[in-house]
Amino acid sequence: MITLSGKIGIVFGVANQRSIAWAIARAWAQAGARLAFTYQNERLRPEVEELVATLGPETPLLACDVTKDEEIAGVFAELQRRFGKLHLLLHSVAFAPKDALEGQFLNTTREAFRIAHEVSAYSLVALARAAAPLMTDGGSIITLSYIGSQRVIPNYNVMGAAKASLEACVRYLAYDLGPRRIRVNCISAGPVNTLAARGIAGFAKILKHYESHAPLKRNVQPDDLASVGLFLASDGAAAITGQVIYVDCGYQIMGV
Ligand code: NAD
Ligand code: IMJ
Repeated sequence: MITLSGKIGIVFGVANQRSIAWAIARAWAQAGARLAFTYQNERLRPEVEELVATLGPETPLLACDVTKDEEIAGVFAELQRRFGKLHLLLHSVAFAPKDALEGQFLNTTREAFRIAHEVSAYSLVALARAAAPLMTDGGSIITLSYIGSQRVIPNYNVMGAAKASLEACVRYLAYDLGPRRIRVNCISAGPVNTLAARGIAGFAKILKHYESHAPLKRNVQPDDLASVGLFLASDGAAAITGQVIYVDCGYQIMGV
């Protein structure tokens, strides 16, 4: 059994119970970590509040839109006050304007490009910088990517460019933070039916495609991501940093 006993973590990216962040956070909590959560905006607050309450009354829930420097600063100031240190950070945040996720990538506007990269890639850098001073015993920072960073997936468009940037950010952050024993890794997940996937043109077809083409002949379940998120957070992964680990039922190895 993997233990995270004595570790303190912060989770960015829970919107509802289907969120990948929620699956990983639950595994962290079950393994004994003390967690704090953030929510993007007041619209999402009630649902996240309900989920977080199931982990106990002492679980901090803080507002954090990752495009707002003052909200990021506020979160880490509160963590400093409440816990004095931090070991784990989960970044499970992505956004591009809906219009940019259909039609040709060629038509991506400057504004959609900026927003996608700011929310989905730069935010990891901002959060890592704010978290590092609290990670005085070392730490584990984990983010989520998708194979659209490396291969063309129709409609993924500017998110593919943003995820490629995110994966490069993981490597550069791993280099900068390695001497402080802070590890930075990325889980590249196969498609999962979450809020971020719903309404995507052709999503059902993509799930079917994975089921027939992935070596394991099934789709990824949230628990598959949770167990890898738990391992990467644990001391068992002490020598793993800067990596992109595919949790996709083997899909990524295929040529056709
Ligand atoms: P989700 O919608 O549950 O999570 C996305 C989260 O991003 C939400 O909680 C949302 O509030 C947050 N977010 C967006 N803009 C934000 C902002 N400005 N400030 C703070 N938070 C913001 O969907 P999910 O599928 O769980 O997505 C989590 C991560 O997993 C994303 O990085 C996504 O790219 C990645 N991913 C998803 C899939 C999939 O098929 N669902 C596959 C691979 C990778
Ligand atoms: C997203 C778009 C296009 C194709 C897609 C996806 N495929 C998958 C996703 C095949 C699996 C989901 N994914 C991996 C994401 O990273 C999604 C990010 C995302 C989703 C939305 C939808 C709502 C919106 N903006 C978004 N921004 C980012 O307005």
